Amino acid sequence: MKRTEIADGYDNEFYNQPEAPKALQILEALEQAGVTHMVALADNWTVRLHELIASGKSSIKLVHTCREGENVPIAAGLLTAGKKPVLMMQNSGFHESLDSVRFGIEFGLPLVTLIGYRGWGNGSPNIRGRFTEPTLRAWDIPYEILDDAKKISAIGRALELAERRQGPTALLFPGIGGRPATKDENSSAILAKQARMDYLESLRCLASHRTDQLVITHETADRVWPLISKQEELDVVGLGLMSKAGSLGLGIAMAHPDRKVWVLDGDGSLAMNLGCLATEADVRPRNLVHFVIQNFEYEITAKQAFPMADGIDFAAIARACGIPRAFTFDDIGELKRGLPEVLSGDDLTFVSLKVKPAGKQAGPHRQLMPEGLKYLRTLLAGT
Ligand SMILES: Cc1ncc(C[n+]2csc(CCOP(=O)(O)OP(=O)(O)O)c2C)c(N)n1
Repeated sequence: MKRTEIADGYDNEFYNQPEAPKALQILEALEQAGVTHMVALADNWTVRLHELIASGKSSIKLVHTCREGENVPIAAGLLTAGKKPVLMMQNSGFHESLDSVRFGIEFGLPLVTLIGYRGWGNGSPNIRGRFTEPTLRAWDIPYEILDDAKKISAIGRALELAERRQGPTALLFPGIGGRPATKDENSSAILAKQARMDYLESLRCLASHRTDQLVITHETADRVWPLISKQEELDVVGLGLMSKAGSLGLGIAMAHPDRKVWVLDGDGSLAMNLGCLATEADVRPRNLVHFVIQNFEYEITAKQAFPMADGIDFAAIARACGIPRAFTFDDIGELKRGLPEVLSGDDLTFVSLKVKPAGKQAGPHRQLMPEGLKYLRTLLAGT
C-alpha cells in the first residue's frame, strides 16, 4: 500500500493568525485577576502561554503535569490551601480527563480550564473539534470561545462565573499567538547535555535488524521511521493516540503471538501512561518489544520539557514493573553491537534509546491512524 502525505488542513494553525489572542494579553488578564498557579500540560495550541509562564517572568507559577487527569486534583489541593489556580490543556486531554472534571463538579470547585481547541472550525477533518462543545454542554460547563483577541474580557467573566456558581467554567482557544520562545528560553534546551545518539541513525540501526516485525510508531517517530522503513505495509502510524501506542501494541501482540511487534514510543507519551508497563508485564507477551525514543522533550508539539524529562530512567521503571528484559542505549556503537542480543530474546523486552531530537530529520506525516489500522485489520485477518 502506498502511503501519501497527509493533506494540509488536518489541523488549523490559528495561533499564527493576527486575530488570535496573544499570550501576553492572556497572562496579564490572569495576573490581574489574582491567579497564582497554572496547572498545565503543553500542546501546540496553547504553547505560547505555557512558554511565557515557564520563562519565570510572571507572578503565576507553572505546574506542568505528565497527564491531564492530574490537573484537577492538583488544582483542588492548591485551592483548598488558599491559592487561585487555573488549568490549561488541549481538548484531547480535556476529553481524557473527564472523571477528574466530575470530581471538580461534585466538590464544587471554582476552576477555570483554558482549553486548546484543536479541530476548531467548520469542516475541520480533525474529529476532536466535533466533540468539545457538545461535551462541555453535556457536563453543564459554561464556556466562551476566544477566536479573536478582542474577546479577552471573557477571561475575567469565566473566573467570576466559576466563583459565583462554585463549579467549572471553560475558555476555548483555537490558538494562542505571540512570540514563540527562542531555543534558549525553551526549558527543554537545557536537556541537551547528556550523551545521546543521532535520532535517524539509531532508527536506521533498528531498521537494519527488521525482518517481518509489525512496527507501531508514535509522535516524532511517525515522521522519521517512514523515511527508512522498507515495509510500509507493516507500519502503523500512531498519530492521534498520544500515550497509548504501547497499549495498542500489547493488544496486537496478544492477538498474534506468532508475529513480532515493535512499538516506537515517545518519552512524553510514555510518561503520560507509565502504567502500561505494568500491564505489559502482567500479560507478558513474548513477541512484544517496546522501545521508547527518549529525546527528552515533547518534540512534535513545540519542544517543551515535560516533568523530569531529563531525569526519567524508563528502563529502571520497566524493570521495577516486572518487564523481564530492559535495556538503555545512549551510544550508537553500543547499540549496533548490543541490538542483535536484545532482539534475540524470546520474552517481553523494553528498550530506551537516548537520542538527540530529530529536528530537520523528521519528514511529513504519511498516514492517519484509521487508514493504517483499517489496512492492518485486513492484513492480520488473513494470517
Ligand atoms: C491526551 C493528549 N494530551 C496532549 C496532547 C498534545 N500532544 C500531542 S503530541 C504531544 C507530545 C508528545 O511528546 P513525545 O511523546 O515525547 O513525542 P516526541 O515528539 O518527542 O517524539 C502532546 C503534548 C494530545 N494529543 N493528547
